[in-house]
Amino acid sequence: MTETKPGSDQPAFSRIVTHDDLDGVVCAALASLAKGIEVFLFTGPGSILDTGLGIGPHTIVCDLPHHPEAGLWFDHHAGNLEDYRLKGGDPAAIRGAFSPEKSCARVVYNYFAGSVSFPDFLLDTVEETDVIDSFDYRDIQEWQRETPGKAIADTLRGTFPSFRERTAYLRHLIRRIRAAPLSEVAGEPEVRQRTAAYRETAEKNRVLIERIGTFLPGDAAREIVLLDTTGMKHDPALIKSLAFLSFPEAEAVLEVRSLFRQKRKTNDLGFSLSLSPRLEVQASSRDVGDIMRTLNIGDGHRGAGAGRVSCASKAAMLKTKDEMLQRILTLWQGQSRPSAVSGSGSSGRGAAD
Ligand SMILES: [Mn+2]
Repeated sequence: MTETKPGSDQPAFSRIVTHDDLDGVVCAALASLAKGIEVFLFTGPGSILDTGLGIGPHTIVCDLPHHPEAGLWFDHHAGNLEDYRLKGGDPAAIRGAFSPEKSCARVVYNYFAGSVSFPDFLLDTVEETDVIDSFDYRDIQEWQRETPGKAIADTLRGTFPSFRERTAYLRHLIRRIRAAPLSEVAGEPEVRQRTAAYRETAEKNRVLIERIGTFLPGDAAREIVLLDTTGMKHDPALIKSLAFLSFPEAEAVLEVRSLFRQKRKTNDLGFSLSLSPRLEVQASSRDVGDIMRTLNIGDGHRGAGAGRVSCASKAAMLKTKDEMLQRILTLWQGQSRPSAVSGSGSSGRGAAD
């Protein structure tokens, strides 16, 4: 969409702040190869303004919302560009690049490809990152098929004993992804063990989802699996996409959960909605991100979106929850029916992360 060319008049870069998912890691691998950087910090979209990240003119920010101080910004989330515009940002003046690609890794790759000769295997890495980050699967079978990129992405969905350990692992992955094809990285003992641990958690999740999965009374066609975990004492950290294994006919999954702060449950609510991999998203008129924006509680892509609402009390939370679920269903039903897939076609879609 817009970009500035890498040039010699740019400042030296010494730090990369990136999203703490596979796409963010691949972005950091590419940008660090291009600019010779060894300092990596990780965060999520909600924490980009944390001063602890030390974002300044020598920082490259990847796969995250715009930061006014950053030296270079790379991103592919339409909502983040919109946000940048609303804050008075000029898309033509972006230092770095924004383009609505399937992954931010693709944006970074394209930006540097003309001036840096990346090892050949990194193009395959970017291709697999495209699929994973945009949830680009034709059907549930394709989504479930094991690939090296998915095995690595799964390790990041698992739990870590501490933030520090997770960060150390993310840094390790960046260095490995720079140096070897994903298949080699996925075969490393530490990665294999983390993949296996995640998959065990996933199996427990599947059982829980089967127990709590339900549909709103107004959803007679059973289109949206509802997972309401607000009654739980602890954050179950649900992998909600697993709902489609138990409810293969559903078109979307909607999770409503209580938000936790320092492991303490609050009255604030988190909503997230994702389309089933069996929907042909590009061909359908579904737009989950639009639902979140219309409700003014969050953002997302066509295939997945999330939002949050603060509530002053438990009673207010319960009331807000019912109202919001109903409004989501109404907006969903107002979007005309998507075409269910029978086999072929692309289904580009973005996860909310
Ligand atoms: Mn991304």
